[in-house]
Formats: sequence, structure tokens, C-alpha cells
Amino acid sequence: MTMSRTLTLAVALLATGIASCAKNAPQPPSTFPIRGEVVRIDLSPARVTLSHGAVPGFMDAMTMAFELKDSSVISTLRIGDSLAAILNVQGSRTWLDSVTVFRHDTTASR
Ligand SMILES: [Cu+2]
Repeated sequence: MTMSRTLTLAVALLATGIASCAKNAPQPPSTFPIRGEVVRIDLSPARVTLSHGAVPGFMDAMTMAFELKDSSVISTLRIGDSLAAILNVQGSRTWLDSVTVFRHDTTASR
């Protein structure tokens, strides 16, 4: 094997290694601002069901359950609260973080 053939082989192996590494590296989550009203709270697993507005580029307005990145946030929520959050989407996983309650419903019981 000549020197240049050896070098070509080494470069090819390196390129294959980089390509497979890039394929396996997790993509960073896509993020979307979302607003909704709390219609249901589940403690275990911690999930909040929101009647949410349209999320442009991702989904229409609907009622659906979300996981929370910080599950301790769930204990601060009440049914009827309005909140804003960041929806994270990574592959088939979705979760909320940066939750801000901007209207706390003091009349609703949990
Ligand atoms: Cu939805």
C-alpha cells in the first residue's frame, strides 16, 4: 500500500466516524412559546393538562397533557390557572419549562 493510499483510507475512516457520531448526537430540543389554561392536574406522573392556544409551526389549539421539566411546579398550579410556558420538543418527547402563572384562579378547588 502506498503512502497516499494509506492516507486516503485513514481520511475515509475518520469521515465515517464523524458521520456516525453526528447521527447519534441528540438534536437540541425545538422550543415554542405556549399559553393555556389548566384543566387537569396529575401528580404521579406529574402532568398538567392544558387547554392551549395554537402553537404556530407545531400544533393547533387543543386540550392535551404535558410533562413538566421541574415536576415540583405541579404543586403550585390550580385548575383554572392561566399560564405561559416554553414547550420543548425532542423527537417524540415533549415537556414544559419556564412556566409562569399569569392568572391564578383563587376560586377553583383542586
Ligand atoms: Cu397540543
